[in-house]
Order: sequence, then structure tokens, then C-alpha cells
Amino acid sequence: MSDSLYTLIRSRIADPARPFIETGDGRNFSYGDAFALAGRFANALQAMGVQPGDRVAVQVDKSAEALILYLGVIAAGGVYLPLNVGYTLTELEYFIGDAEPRVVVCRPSAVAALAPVAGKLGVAHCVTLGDKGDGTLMDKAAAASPDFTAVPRAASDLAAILYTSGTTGRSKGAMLSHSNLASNALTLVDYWRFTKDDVLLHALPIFHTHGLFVASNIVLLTGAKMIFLNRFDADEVIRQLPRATAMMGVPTFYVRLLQHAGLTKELVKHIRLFVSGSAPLLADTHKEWEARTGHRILERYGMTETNMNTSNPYDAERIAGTVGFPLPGVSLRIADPETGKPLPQGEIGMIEVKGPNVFQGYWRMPEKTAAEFRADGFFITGDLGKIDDRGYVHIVGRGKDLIISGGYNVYPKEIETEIDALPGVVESAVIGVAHRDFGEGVTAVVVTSKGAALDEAGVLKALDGRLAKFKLPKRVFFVDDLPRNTMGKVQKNLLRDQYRDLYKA
Ligand code: MCA
Ligand code: AMP
Repeated sequence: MSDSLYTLIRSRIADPARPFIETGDGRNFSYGDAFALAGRFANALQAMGVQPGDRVAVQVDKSAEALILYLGVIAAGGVYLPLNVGYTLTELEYFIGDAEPRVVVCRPSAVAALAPVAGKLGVAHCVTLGDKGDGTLMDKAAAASPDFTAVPRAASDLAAILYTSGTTGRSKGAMLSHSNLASNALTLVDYWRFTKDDVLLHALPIFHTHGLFVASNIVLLTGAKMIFLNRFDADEVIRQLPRATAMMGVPTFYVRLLQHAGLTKELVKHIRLFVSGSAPLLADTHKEWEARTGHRILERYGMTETNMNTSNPYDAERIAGTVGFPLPGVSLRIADPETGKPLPQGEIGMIEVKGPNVFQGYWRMPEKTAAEFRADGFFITGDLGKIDDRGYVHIVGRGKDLIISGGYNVYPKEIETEIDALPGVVESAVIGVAHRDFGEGVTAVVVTSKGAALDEAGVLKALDGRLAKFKLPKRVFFVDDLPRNTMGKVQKNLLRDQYRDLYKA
């Protein structure tokens, strides 16, 4: 028997005529349409030599076809490797060199620059997919047969690799198996009561866990429908909300919608579920949302490496500022960060998890993988938390130096390395400062050598093109020295304090 996620999805769709994706420009897909296109993609990929286990790297704009490509890749037994469209050529070079994909799929506008780089790195095919369902991959798909029998896969075979940055060194590819994805999505279907009658308003990007797996896999496993927006646009979301029954978003979605005069109780009376995750939802936002709409947002907690770990309950009380209970099948403990010894109930420590949702390790980094697991198999999340006396998990901080801006992770070390390499820079510290829109705003504090003529605009210009735009500091400050403790470690908490009101207005 095959444990392919694709086979599972197909087995759960009883009526292929049911609508799957509705897009703004009328390129709509029933489940049958989607399976036919996935079959064409799978045949086209096989014709390009994709064998089970081969990586297919994809950096394209959001479209129904792009999501269906994910299905085509896993049907062919390939490993789907989605990449943020914001990544620059320099960043892509690393991912492609590390993952060694057989095929790279990019935007038509990017192929001239990317194809030579991919070719140099040994990629056999660089093909394109545009946001209107155009491109050379679509041409190949159109010429291929829609009939395809999914390549059998074992539960632990890889379905996807998603890169996530490390606090030190380069990005790590989190390897997710067919059963990691299937088990978590099936759990969420039950926990959040999804059925074929749901209509999910999908405004998230599809190159990260939230939009790709949490949102899309749930829909695919229930036969529900999605209204698929290319990006988050508050006006468009307000227009579409009355047609939906559920929406998933990062906290910035909710913050922005609260600023929209169109958000009323009447507008959302058909919605049964609002989910938030990927970054902390402020308790104030939670409360304001309830006062304005009558709905309590359901906050949940996950990671690229683990999919979803905890969720506030569907029926019982959803508590602002908590991420709810461990999901069925997920073991979660609070441990001493140094020793891994479980701490008494109520104490703050490292959140560690174990379960079928937890990934297979980092791609070609066995030492890094080993370092993030305890001997008894628990994964060390890097998040600090506690469990209250009612069993709700609270995330109280991060043991890792990480900024989450609008739901995107930014690793200070990566930005500091780029800034430190600029002429005239002695050292720098990059911190996350509370930001009214993005939750945290990337902020750089820089020490230059005497007489250096570097200013804020100069730093930003130098970083532009090397780092994705969402990683660029919103502000750059210059100081004589960075504050350090007696061990010589930069005291980022003091810097965060100093700049705490920067983005509040
Ligand atoms: C865009 N910009 C950003 C961000 N997004 N800067 C910082 N942080 C961001 N997140 C930049 C743009 O490049 C632009 O720069 C300027 O900010 C204004 O862009 P704007 O139009 O306002 O942005 P937007 O297009 O509206 O995007 C904001 C957004 C988007 C809707 C919040 O970032 C988004 O969709 N975020 C969702 C991320 C996500 O899905 N995360 C899930 C990860 P300039 O003006 O210079 O051009 S999965 C995960 O974390 C785990 C597993 C989990 O638990 O889910
Ligand atoms: P990523 O590596 O992009 O998957 O980001 C995972 C990280 O996002 C987690 O380790 C947490 O730090 C954070 N995160 C996800 N959901 C929440 C949440 N509901 N509240 C606070 N932090 C969250």
C-alpha cells in the first residue's frame, strides 16, 4: 500500500466535479480539473527525468496552477521545494546549490537571470510558470497526458523540503515526509471541524507551511473550496469574506482588517472560524477582533519543522495570548533548556515536541539535526513557554535569536553578516522592535570606524538585491558602541528597550 499524500487526497474526493479553487480572474478549478493538471505536471516532470526523491525547486507567483504543481510533484514521487518569491538571485544560488534539484520552476521574468545560474549548479531543466497559467512548464503540461498513477511512496519518504534559516550559519532544509504532512492535516481537519461545505478564504503565500500545508492540505483532504487571492489585500478580503466560512492568517492580516471600516459583525456572519498563527497575536488584537466581529480568533502554534503543534480549542474557550493545547498525537513538554529535563508544571522553559508531525531532519545536515533533538526523540523548538494550570500553552519568548516580521522569519545573524561586510562597518546588531503592522520591525544598530561616511540610505542600498526585501531593516541607527555584558555578549534586550517606541505611532 502506498502512503503517498497525493493518493490519500484523491481517495477522499468523492465527487471530482466539486469546485476546488476559485481565483479572482475566473481561472477556476474543480477537483477533477486539478487532478488532471496535476497528472499533466507529473507526466511532464517525469519526461524531464524526475525520479522518486528528486527535488523540484519552485519560485513562482501565487496562482492555482502553482498550487496544483505541488500536487503534480508529489504525485510523481518528487520532493517539492517552494521558495519565497522575495528571495534574490544570491539567496537562490545557495538553495539550488544545496538542494540540487533536478528541475527549477521560476517566473517567466526571472528565467533569463536564473537559468544560467541553475545550469552552472547542475540543474537539468529550468522552466517557467507565470501567474496567468502561462510559461514553458505549462506548454509541456498541455502536451502531456492528464492520466497519471501516483508513484507509490512510503510514509517516511520525503514530500517536501522547506528552507528555514538558522541562528548560525546558512539556511537548513527541513525534510517533511508524506506522513508528516498527511497526519498533521488530518488532525487539523478534525480539530477545526472542516468539511466539504467549507469555503476557505486563502490570502497567504503558498511557499510556507501556513499557506501551503495548513490551509491547502486541509481543503484538499475535505473537498472544501478555496477563494484564492494572489496576495493579502484588505479591500479584497473584505469583499470576499461574506462568501467564506473560514479564513487563516498571520496576525498582520487581523491588524490590517481591524483598520478597515468595512469590518463589521454583519460582514462575517457566515464565517465559522478565524485562525491566526506564524507569529504572536497580541491579546489586544484578539479582544478588539471579538468586540468588532463577535468572533474569537483561534490561535495555534507551529513551525516549519513540525507543522502544527498546538491549537486553541474549537468548542471550548479560546484564550487570548495562549496557543491552546497540544494537538492529538503531539507530545509537548516544557524542559530545562540546558539539560532537557522536564520542568514542574507552570514553570517557564524550552518547548519540546514529539509526534508524527515532526520532520525527518535537516537536508544533508546530520549534525545540525542531532543537535536539535533530545536523546528521547523530542525536538527542541527554540521557543520558550509554559503550561498553565488549565493546560493551555503560553509562548513567553524565544530562546533563539529570531525576528518574525509579518509572519516571515528573519534571522539577525544573516543581516548582521551582510552589514558587517560593508566597508567602514566595525560591527552591528540587528533586533526586532515592536511594530504596529508587522508585529516586529527589523532594526539595525551599527558601529562604524572613525571617519566612515556610511549612512542609513547607504546601508539599505548595499543590502538591496542581496537580501529579500522583507529582511531589510526598516531603520538603521549608528552608535559608538554596542552594549555588552561582562561576558562580552551584545545585550540586545537593552537595544530593544532603547528603540521600543520606534514603530508604535
Ligand atoms: C512585505 N514587506 C515586508 C513584509 N512583507 N516587510 C517586512 N515584513 C513582511 N512580512 C515589505 C515589502 O517588500 C514592501 O517593501 C513593504 O514591506 C510594504 O509591503 P506591503 O505591500 O505592505 O506588504 P504586503 O504585500 O501587504 O505583505 C505584508 C503581508 C505579507 C501580507 C503581511 O508579508 C504576508 O503575506 N505575510 C505572510 C507570511 C506567511 O505566510 N508566513 C507563514 C510562515 P518596499 O516598500 O521596500 O518594496 S509559516 C510559519 O511561520 C509557521 C510554520 C506557522 O506557524 O505558520
Ligand atoms: P517558521 O520557522 O517560519 O516555521 O516559524 C516558526 C516560529 O514561529 C515558531 O518557532 C514560533 O517562534 C513562531 N510562531 C508560530 N506560531 C506562533 C504563535 N501562534 N505565537 C507565537 N509564535 C509563533
